[in-house]
Amino acid sequence: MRFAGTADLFSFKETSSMTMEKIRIAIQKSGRLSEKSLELLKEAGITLNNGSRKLRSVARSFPLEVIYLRDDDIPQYVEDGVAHIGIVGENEYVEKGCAVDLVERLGFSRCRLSVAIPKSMDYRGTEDLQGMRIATSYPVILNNFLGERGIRADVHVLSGSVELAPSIGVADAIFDIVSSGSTLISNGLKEVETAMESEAVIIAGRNLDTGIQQLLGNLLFRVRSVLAASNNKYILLNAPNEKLQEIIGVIPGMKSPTVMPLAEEGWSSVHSVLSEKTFWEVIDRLKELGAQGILVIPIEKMIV
Ligand code: PRT
Ligand code: ZN
Repeated sequence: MRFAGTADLFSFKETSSMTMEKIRIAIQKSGRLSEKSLELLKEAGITLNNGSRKLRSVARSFPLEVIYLRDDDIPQYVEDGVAHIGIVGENEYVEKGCAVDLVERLGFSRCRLSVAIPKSMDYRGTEDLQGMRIATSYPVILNNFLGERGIRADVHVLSGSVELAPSIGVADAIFDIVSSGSTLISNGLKEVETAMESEAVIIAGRNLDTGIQQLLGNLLFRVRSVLAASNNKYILLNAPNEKLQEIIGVIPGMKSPTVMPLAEEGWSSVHSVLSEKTFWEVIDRLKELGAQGILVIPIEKMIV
């Protein structure tokens, strides 16, 4: 069933130029990336016509259509031009090594690719992996990791349930995706090396025509506004005037903060934008400086 509907997709590629040009995005049909990918499009103002996911759906408010695929197949379909762009885990993008470009990091579906061994086994360093049988679904990433460190191991490619390999005796170690780490623990394994960190990314084909490149530019502009908004908060506070310069130094804002006098003498109202990353440190510092009435508000969109 893996390539079910492929002929349909290819024939669509032939005929699409006859209609108004649309950018075609490949999204995972069902899995860990699907929901967040659709949510991102929705937040970018792109609503899809048929909610029930079939093979394809067309957007109402933007010249875009979605094709739904297995995540493993997305890089190749984008390289082949069946889809112009796609949303995949960075791990699939690296593993498949297709001739496509990574154009945006999306910050969701974060995970890492790690080597794990039975928890009772001693481990001193990568040299302990020498000669081991390592089971994985990501042989390219694993071989790069081992090759860079001069380690020769026996890489066994499995398509699923990799974490069971040591307990059934088909491998000494595994190399797999880790998120919370609970799958490793429940299989009696411990993480000993991390080869890469991964998140969802947008990939794009390399030979997009000018019209599609323009649509991609518009789409990326919207996506970046959504991402910036979710990474930032709007902050309002009251500052004693004698501490105003120091407070402004802590919250520089997009350009510089808005400062307005309060009705009460000696106080000002300060409005600015705060990054999620440094949020709590900044709030603590503001309190130390005597800021009062601090309000923090989510940002709907942020045009960057
Ligand atoms: O059917 P299709 O081929 O499209 O989907 P899939 O089953 O191959 O992929 P899917 O939906 O499981 O994952 C899609 C992408 O999500 C991956 O390529 C990663 O980029 C990303 N991702 C993020 C993860 C995880 N977190 C994750 N935890 N992918 C898989 N896992 C699995 C992992 O394989 C392991 O079995 O979850 C288990 C570990 O999780 P923890 O939390 O117990 O450590
Ligand atoms: Zn897959």
